[in-house]
Amino acid sequence: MKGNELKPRIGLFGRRNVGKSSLVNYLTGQQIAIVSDTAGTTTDPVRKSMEIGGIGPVVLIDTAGIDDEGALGLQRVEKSMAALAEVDLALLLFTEWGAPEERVADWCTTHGTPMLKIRSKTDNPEYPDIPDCPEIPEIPDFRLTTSDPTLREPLIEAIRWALPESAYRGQTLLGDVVGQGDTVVLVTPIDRSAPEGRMILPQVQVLRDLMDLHAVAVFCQPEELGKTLASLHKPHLVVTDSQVFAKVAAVVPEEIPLTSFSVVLARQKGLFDEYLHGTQAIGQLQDGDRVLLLESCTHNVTCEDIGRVKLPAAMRKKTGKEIECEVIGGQSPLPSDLSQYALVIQCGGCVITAQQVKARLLPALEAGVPVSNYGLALAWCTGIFDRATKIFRK
Ligand SMILES: Nc1nc2c(ncn2[C@@H]2O[C@H](COP(=O)(O)OP(=O)(O)OP(=O)(O)O)[C@@H](O)[C@H]2O)c(=O)[nH]1
Ligand SMILES: [Mg+2]
Repeated sequence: MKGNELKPRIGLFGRRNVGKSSLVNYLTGQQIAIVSDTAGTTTDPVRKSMEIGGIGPVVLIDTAGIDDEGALGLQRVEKSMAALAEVDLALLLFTEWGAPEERVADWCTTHGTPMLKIRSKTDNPEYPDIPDCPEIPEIPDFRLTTSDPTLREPLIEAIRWALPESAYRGQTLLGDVVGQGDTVVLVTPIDRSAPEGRMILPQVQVLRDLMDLHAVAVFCQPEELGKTLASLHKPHLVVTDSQVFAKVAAVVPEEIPLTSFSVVLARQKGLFDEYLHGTQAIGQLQDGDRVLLLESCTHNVTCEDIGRVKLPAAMRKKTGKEIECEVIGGQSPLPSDLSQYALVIQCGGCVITAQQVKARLLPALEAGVPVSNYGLALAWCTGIFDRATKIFRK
């Protein structure tokens, strides 16, 4: 059920003419990308789906040369650099090592993005062996010539090695706190906002995770929770819709762990430990403090009213402070000076991969700005944060 957007994305970066588009064709086995010896053939980032054995479908992103020049050329370079923010793995092709390669490598280091260095055109005597790149010795490099078909398999093996498993394998949601045979009660009010005839995605995801774990899942509405608990022998955990958290918390005895679907989902992507810590910063916000909200969807913004209305209102109400909130949507670049913000809050990131969420948040942490997530920030504002996160705190 992986949406198109959730396929792992692999970006190809390097100077003009280094062989990026040739590599797209080499990997896919098709003449998809235009290859020529004219520098600057690829202008905008181009995306192409392919299958990689052992990984599944991925999206390859071919980009313009990172050494392009002139006014238009520089714009193309910035487009290529922006594409880095959406990849789970960067392939950096090079025939020489200098400032453009350093820029990509530095970006990857700062944003926690895995990178595979590919020494290109090794058949061409024009490119004598350049010394290893001692700045990033932990990243091995691959020697490639696209005229040799026998290198394809080893290259795919290297890509599989470099691509984090989290980019293509679903993470367990509750595997660290729920075991085989444990009973988990799921409280889901069926009110007017519930869709007709089905459950919503977070509920289905948690249910499927519990089935994978061979746990026992019991669904009920809040009104039947008391009866449900009484009929069960000490359930292991209760997960509730956050809208009815207070009502549910009054019924669930203190010794039974209680959390919400949005807190469970917040652990799936992003930096949960940093969120746990960063969310507390809401309590220290002062009049005039600026909070940056990062919303990852670009279209059909389903969380729009959380970031633009609900969450700002909840924070102002809880703190009594005049907080300034700014929303950045889609994959638009972050402001260069993040230290002007007192807090950065990321949405659930349902349309982006875990690596993309991480790449968005690491610069904030680097700038010393605490980070949180929509679900956790709302939990904090509604006073349920401590109890809802207790079971996940180490
Ligand atoms: N000798 C040799 N030439 C190669 C190899 N791979 C690609 N080329 C040639 O290098 C030239 C540039 O290849 P492209 O794939 O268009 O390079 P690119 O990085 O996409 O270039 P831009 O789109 O301009 O940034 C073409 O003439 C290719 O045939 C290789 O492994 N060895
Ligand atoms: Mg090209």
